[in-house]
Amino acid sequence: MPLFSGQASAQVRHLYLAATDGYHHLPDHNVYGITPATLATAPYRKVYMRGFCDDVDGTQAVPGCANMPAPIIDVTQGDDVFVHLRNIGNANPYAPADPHTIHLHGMELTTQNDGFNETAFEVPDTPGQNTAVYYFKAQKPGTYMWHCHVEASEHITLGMYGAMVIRPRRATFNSVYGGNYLDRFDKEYLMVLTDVDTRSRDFIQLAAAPAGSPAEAELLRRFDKNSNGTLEPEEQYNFTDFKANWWMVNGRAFPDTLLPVTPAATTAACNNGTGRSLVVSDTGDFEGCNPPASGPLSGFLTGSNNATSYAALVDANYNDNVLMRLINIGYTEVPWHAHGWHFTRVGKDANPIDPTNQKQEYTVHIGSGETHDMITRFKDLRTTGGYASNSMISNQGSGLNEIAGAWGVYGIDPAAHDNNLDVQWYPMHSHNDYFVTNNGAYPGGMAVLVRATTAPPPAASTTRQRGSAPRRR
Ligand SMILES: [Cu+2]
Repeated sequence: MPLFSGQASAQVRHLYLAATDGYHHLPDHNVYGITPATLATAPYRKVYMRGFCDDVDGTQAVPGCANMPAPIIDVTQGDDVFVHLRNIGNANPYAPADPHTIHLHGMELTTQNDGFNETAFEVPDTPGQNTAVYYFKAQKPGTYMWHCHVEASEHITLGMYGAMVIRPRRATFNSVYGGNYLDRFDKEYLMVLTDVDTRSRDFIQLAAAPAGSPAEAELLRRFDKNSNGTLEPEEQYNFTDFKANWWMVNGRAFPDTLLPVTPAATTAACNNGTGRSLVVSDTGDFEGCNPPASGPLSGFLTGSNNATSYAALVDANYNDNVLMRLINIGYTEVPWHAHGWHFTRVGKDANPIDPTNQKQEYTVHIGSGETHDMITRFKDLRTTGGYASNSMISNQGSGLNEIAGAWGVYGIDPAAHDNNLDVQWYPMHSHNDYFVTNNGAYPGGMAVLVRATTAPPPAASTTRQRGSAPRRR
């Protein structure tokens, strides 16, 4: 992750985003019993989504390329930012064509640029009318989110959201708010917390199916409880019945939260230039441009600072100050909990907190629609206590070794982590353990791992390791 502290002078930025649909994949399993050998065939749920992707110059995106979360808007205080939205419709012929907007959540701007379609405009997929430009002056540094605000109960949980960062205009050090609030940091991570009820996705995907089509048959099989051939109102999915069955950090459920993000060439993997064709089946199923396994692309957006990504495995050197920008865009408050260290909240909702009011916390409550800037100093735990003498347990747990080995996140021999105070692994997760499940299986869901060490972290591996050395006892 590059260090970055904002451009020295203001810029005029043009950011191009396209709205469309796609699929993402969620691990339909927990981690126990998964080995490097069986990971390749572990079950995943392929889930329909709506979302955004990088449109580069306003011409590159193709239907089906939606990423989740959407690309990161990463700009610097003082910038004039023009966000171009192009509604390119769906790849899925059975999904209803909807207008979309961009709501710049938390930004102080005119209502015309606020993206709430009932007080401003919306952007249909009608050719000739399907583009619009939102403008804002980047003013208050901090952490924000952005999302579509059309039928928000649907479009947000369908995947139409992304992170947004405004950086202070400093060129000599990294800080959240300019450096006067104990807000300097060495590394930063984004954690976008969300939930999904996959029944809502299935219903949206199938709801516009033509009479007699295979998609209609599938819709009726899943939702027509009394089998009378039509969907009564009480049989239709209603978002007040929302009951999440997966919880995600940056569009991924644990253990996929540990995977490295794919490189920055988001649109290159999706656009017309590759000649890649989208295969659409007669139930509206198709292969979009999301990675085949699971999870987000890097989140980079052409024209943004791109100083951070959606990587969620926290790789810290001892004595680093690590910033975690926590963004809750799910339906439910999240009690976000760190093992081993405390957070210091230096800002909330893009407002700094005076150092005299900053507290050390090990669980922070992140409400829906809130952003919290938490800094943790990963102090060197080697000086605060070793193992209990003659401890029976001197390794870091067979479960962790299985996970990290199978997901290829060590980068080096997992056995080297046992009996070793130089490398410390900890979970960081929703303390509502209901959220730490995948379709009912624990552990999964809204959890990441922290790897704190004395040494620089290994270069991120883009391929999963196969095989691991036997553990030392
Ligand atoms: Cu929308």
